[in-house]
Amino acid sequence: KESPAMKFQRQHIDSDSPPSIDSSYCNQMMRRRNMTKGWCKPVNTFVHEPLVDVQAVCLQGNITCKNGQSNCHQSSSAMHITDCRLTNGSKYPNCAYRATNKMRHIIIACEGKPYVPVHFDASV
Ligand code: CPA
Repeated sequence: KESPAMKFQRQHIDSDSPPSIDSSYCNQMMRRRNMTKGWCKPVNTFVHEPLVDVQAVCLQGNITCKNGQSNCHQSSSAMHITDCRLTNGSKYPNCAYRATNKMRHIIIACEGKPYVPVHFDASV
């Protein structure tokens, strides 16, 4: 079975793509990473940095998550990300996304032993 840490990697890590991406990227990647099965996931962020650099964020600035839990961490450096957002007229099963490339500090939730990323909270 897929662990929360593996799920985070499937949904949020794309180290090998270049930071700059066209609009077809989100349509392809949201489908390829199984986020358009049963529904269209409305918002999802991909991080274009080495996995170890994202895992290291679990040791960086500790902040409160959107849900009130205290296990969120903000990256000390800005990272290359692609923000994928469902377009207004998009209707399941035809999930259509808008892609935006950004350089942002990421905020992720970490859990477990080892303490690893399990949720993407926001970018700032
Ligand atoms: P995911 O990372 O799979 O916010 C809802 C989803 O939208 C979330 O999915 C991330 C995504 N998103 C994004 N980029 C944004 C805004 C949103 O990619 N800019 O979440 C995984 C699971 O984590 C969910 O089942 C809920 C859970 N969760 C929420 N807060 C948590 C916390 N503090 N610790 C552990 N798990 C938490």
